[in-house]
Amino acid sequence: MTLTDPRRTAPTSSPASTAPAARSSELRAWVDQVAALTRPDRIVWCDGSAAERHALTKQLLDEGKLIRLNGEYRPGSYLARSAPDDVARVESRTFICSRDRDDAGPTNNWAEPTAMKAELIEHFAGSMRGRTMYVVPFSMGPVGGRMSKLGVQLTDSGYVVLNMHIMTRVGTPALELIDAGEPWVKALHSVGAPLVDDAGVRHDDVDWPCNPEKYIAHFPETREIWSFGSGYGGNALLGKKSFALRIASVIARDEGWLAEHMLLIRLTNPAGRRFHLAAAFPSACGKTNLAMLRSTLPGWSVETLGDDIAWLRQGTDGRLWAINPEAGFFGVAPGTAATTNPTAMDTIWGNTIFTNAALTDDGDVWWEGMTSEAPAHLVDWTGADWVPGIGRPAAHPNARFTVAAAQCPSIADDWEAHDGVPLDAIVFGGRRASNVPLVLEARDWAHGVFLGATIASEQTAAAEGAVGELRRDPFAMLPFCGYNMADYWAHWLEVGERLGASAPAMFQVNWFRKGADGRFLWPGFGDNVRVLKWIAERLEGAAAAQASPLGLVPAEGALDLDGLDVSADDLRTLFAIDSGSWLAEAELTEEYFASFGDRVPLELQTQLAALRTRLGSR
Ligand code: OXD
Ligand code: MN
Repeated sequence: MTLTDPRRTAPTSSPASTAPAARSSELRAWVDQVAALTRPDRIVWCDGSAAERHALTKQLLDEGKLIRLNGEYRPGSYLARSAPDDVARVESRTFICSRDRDDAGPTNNWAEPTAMKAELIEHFAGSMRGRTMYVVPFSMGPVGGRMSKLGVQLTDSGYVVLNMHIMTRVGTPALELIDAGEPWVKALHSVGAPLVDDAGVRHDDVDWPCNPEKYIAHFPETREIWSFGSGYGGNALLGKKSFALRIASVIARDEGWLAEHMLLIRLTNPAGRRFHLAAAFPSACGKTNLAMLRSTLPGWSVETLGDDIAWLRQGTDGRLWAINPEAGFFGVAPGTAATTNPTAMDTIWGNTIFTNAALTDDGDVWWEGMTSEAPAHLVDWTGADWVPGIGRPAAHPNARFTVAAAQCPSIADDWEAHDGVPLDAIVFGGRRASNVPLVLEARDWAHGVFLGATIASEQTAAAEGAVGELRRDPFAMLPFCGYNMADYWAHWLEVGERLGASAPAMFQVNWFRKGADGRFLWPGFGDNVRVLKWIAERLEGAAAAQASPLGLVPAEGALDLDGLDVSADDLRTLFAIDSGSWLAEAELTEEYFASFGDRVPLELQTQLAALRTRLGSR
C-alpha cells in the first residue's frame, strides 16, 4: 500500500533532512513516503551519540517537556509528566492485523490489515505538521548479534527518542547493518498532535502532546508496527512490547525460536556453579524484584541479565540459549524502595528519566512506597500541589523510570554476550492467593507448557481452598502474543521436541499464597532465593522431591528454611493441594481451552485429562 495523504492533491516542498549518505533504498523510500504523508517540518536521522542525546535533552528542557531534577540527588535525571489520558498501555486499542482473523486468535483485537491501514492513513495524514520526524535505527539485542534483530522507528516525539536511546541500541551501527541488507522492522509512531492545523495556522505545543484516539496496530505478516496517538511507554517505545514481543513472537514462530515476556537471571551457588533461569510473570507480580534479587542465603547470589523480555533460541550445542533484547529498564516506580528492591533504587541513582513521579520541594522524585512517610509537600504527577492525606496518590500508580541496564549494580558482566546464556530452567509465576504451591517442578516439557498455558492470577483474594475469579495470562503473554495463543502453545511444544533431552527443566512458583486469615504465608523478596536454591539443587540432582498431583514438590526438609520464621502450619498450607478446588479449576481450564476451539494442541488436552486423573477424578 502506498502512503499517500487522501486529502492532498498538490505536492509541497520536501522537509529539511539530516539524512546520512548511505541508506538502504527501502529505508529511504519508506522515510520519504511517511514524510509525504505526515508532513513534518524537518527530518532528523539519529546517530545514537551522546551529543545527540544532550542536544535533544536541552531542547525538551527548553520546551518544558522535561524538568531537570536536582543534580545533587539525581544527577543527569529528568521528570516528564504525561497527559492524564495517556498514562499506560491501552490494550483495548492494541490490534493484531493478520490477514486471517483466526491467526490473531480470540485473545487479541483483530483488524483486517488493508482496512486498518486505510483508517490509519487518515490519522497519520498531516499528523507531524510543524514537528520534527526522527528516524531512529535500532538493534534489539547487541548490534550484530546472531540472535539480535533490527528496526527503525519513525517518531515525532523527542521524549520517545530519548527513551529509545536508553531502552535499545540506537544509532549508526544499526543503520549500517540495514544498509548492508539485513532485515528490519518498520515501526511508525506519531503522537497525533500536529502543531499546524488544516488552515495552515501554527499553534503552541503542549508539554505532553497526544491524541484522544489511539491505535497500536501490528501487521505480523509484513513485520510492521503503526502506533498513533500515545506517547507513553509500551504504546510508543516500539522496540519493547510491540517489536520484542508481538512482532518478534511471530518471527520466532516462523524461524523456530521463542520471544518471551521473561526476566533473565544467573544464580550462582557457593561452589561457584552457575545456573541460568528465565521466568515469565504477569505484570505486577514482583518480576523486577526477582530480576534484581538480593540473596538472603550466604554463598548464593543472583546476577541480573534482563528484567522483562528474553529471546530464546537453540544453540549449535543443542541447548536453549537466551538473550535480553533490551538495553534498559522501563520499571514501575511506585512500590520500589530501599526495603523492597534496593538494587533498583541503586540503579536509578542518576541518568534516569522519570515519568509521572511526584516532585519534591528540593527537586528529587518521590512515589508511594518509596519511604514509609510521605514528604510534607510535593508537586504531584499532574503538576498540582500535594500534601499527605489529600486523598489521591502523588505519583501515578504506573509512574515509571527509564534507566540503562548497564547502570544496575547486579548486572552480569557478560549481559551483552552475543550468544546469550544457556538456559537451565524456565519458571512460571502468577499471583495466586490459593491453590498454587510455593514451588513445583514440571514432570516434563509438555507438562511445563501446560503449566505456562494455564498461568492465572486471582482478581480477588480468595480464601484457602476456594477458587477466586481467575484472570488467565498464559505464559504472561496475554497482551503480547502476536498470533493465535493456541498456535503459540503448539509452537512451544514443537520447540521442546527439537530440544529433546537438552531442554531446560520447568518450574512454577507462587510467592503470594495466603492463609485463611488473609496473611501472606511466604516472606518473599530476598528469601525467594531459597526457592531458587531448591530449583538449582534439582537441576544438579541434589535436592529431593516428591510427587504430587500437580508436579514434583520439595520433599520434607529439602527447602532451605534455615533462620526463617515460617511455622510448620504455614509451610503445610504453602504446599496444600485441595483436590476439590483443583477439580473446579480444571473445569475452568477446560472452558478456557474451549474458547480456542480446535486449535488447542491435543497434548494440552491430554495434560488436563492426566491432571484430573491424578487428582482422583474418574
Ligand atoms: C510492562 C508490563 O510494562 O508487563 O513491562 O506491563
Ligand atoms: Mn512486562
